Amino acid sequence: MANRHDLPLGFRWGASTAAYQIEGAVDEDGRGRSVWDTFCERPGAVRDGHTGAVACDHYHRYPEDIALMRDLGLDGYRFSIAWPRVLPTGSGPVNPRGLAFYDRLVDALLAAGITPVPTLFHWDLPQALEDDGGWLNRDTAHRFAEYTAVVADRLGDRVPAWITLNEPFVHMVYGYALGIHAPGRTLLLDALPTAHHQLLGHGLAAAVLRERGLEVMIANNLTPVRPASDDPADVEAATAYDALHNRLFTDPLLRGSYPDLSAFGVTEDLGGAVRPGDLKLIAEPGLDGLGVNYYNPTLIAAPTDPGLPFAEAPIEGVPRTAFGWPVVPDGLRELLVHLHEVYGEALPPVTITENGCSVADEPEDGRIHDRARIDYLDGHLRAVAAAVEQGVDVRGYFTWSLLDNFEWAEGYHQRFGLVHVDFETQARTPKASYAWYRDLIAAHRGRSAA
Ligand code: PNW
Repeated sequence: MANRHDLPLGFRWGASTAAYQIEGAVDEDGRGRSVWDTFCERPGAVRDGHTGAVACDHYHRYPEDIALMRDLGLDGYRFSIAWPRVLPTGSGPVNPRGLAFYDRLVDALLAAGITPVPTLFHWDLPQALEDDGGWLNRDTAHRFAEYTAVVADRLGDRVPAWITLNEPFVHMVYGYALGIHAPGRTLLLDALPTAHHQLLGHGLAAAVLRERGLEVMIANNLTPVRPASDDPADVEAATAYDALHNRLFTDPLLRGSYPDLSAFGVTEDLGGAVRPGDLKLIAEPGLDGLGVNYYNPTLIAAPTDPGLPFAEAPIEGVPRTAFGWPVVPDGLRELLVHLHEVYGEALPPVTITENGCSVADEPEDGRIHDRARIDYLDGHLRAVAAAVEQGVDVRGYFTWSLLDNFEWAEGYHQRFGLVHVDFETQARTPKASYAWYRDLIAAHRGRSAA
């Protein structure tokens, strides 16, 4: 396997976060409510009733967090903009104090020599829009494009590249199909229009960004899908799952069409959501980069439940993270090479926009020895280098996450950070993985300069 130092010259090193997971300050400076504020109030929705009301208090502590990023040597920082801070009811009047926060954040990043990489939607929809149907309502796509214009007009002079959506698949499945995330709806396959409306929102927002000369990316959580055996029933199930998880969110962008979802009993117009011209609106603006969030591969077997054309099978014989997710670094190489094979010339340069793991790493003598995270990151970076060696154009790697943070339905129980956060005192303590990543970045830069 390739050495991680074989990554190309100019390869960009980063870390990622998301607004609701770190900012806190949910009632400050005129921020409106988001679906996550509402969801966290629902009994039993989030472990131990945790909420993002304070989180890492990044809204106030961002200068300290940027100092940590600067010392880490990051080229880029991926964060998300909270739509309800900018437009408290999702559309209509702009909240200048909300927008001013991101203005300060961007300036402070630039002063530290770090490129800001904002995500426009990381799941915190304004509650007022959810009250009108959220992503089930086609109008939300138009509201998203208007919001994009407001933010791009303010920050576009300093921010070159933008990510529209984070993981539309997880948002559809967890948020609207299974009710594990906000808005907590349990529509099963009737959630499919939310895939189309998010993608339409992406396309409309991409056009807005393009008109302003800005670059456009999307961050999809993709997974290599492996059949549990070479039994044709398992292979068929794996194909069906791949269409739902991966191709539903990449084919329309890179090929201008939806994959065949007939195994799910779903028509080509996704239950009537797709109107003539929509696929053109989604594909035409094009993508300057594909963001890939990778955590683990998926093993799929023939269905056991008559309602679905697949069953997920456990991946055995590999380590697991504190979250219980299987650790399979080579799955990232497999995924990248597969994308390159399937989409060929249509695949834009790839950036890994998330990759990381939860480690139960409580401080010991004031230090956090998160060996498991170092092994995880090291293995996955070697997998990226191997994919590059096999011809995939990968431009950067953003680890999830800079800080321990509010891990959605798990509350503060899963710690993904390079930096430990004590949620009582808000003390930040860089972990062993932070020093490791800093040294790796410095070494790569030294080689690039040599
Ligand atoms: C991503 N899954 O979410 C999100 O983009 C982050 O906000 C989140 O903190 C991070 O990964 C870690 O979970 C995911 O179950 C949530 O497959 C669930 C899954 C994948 C990604």
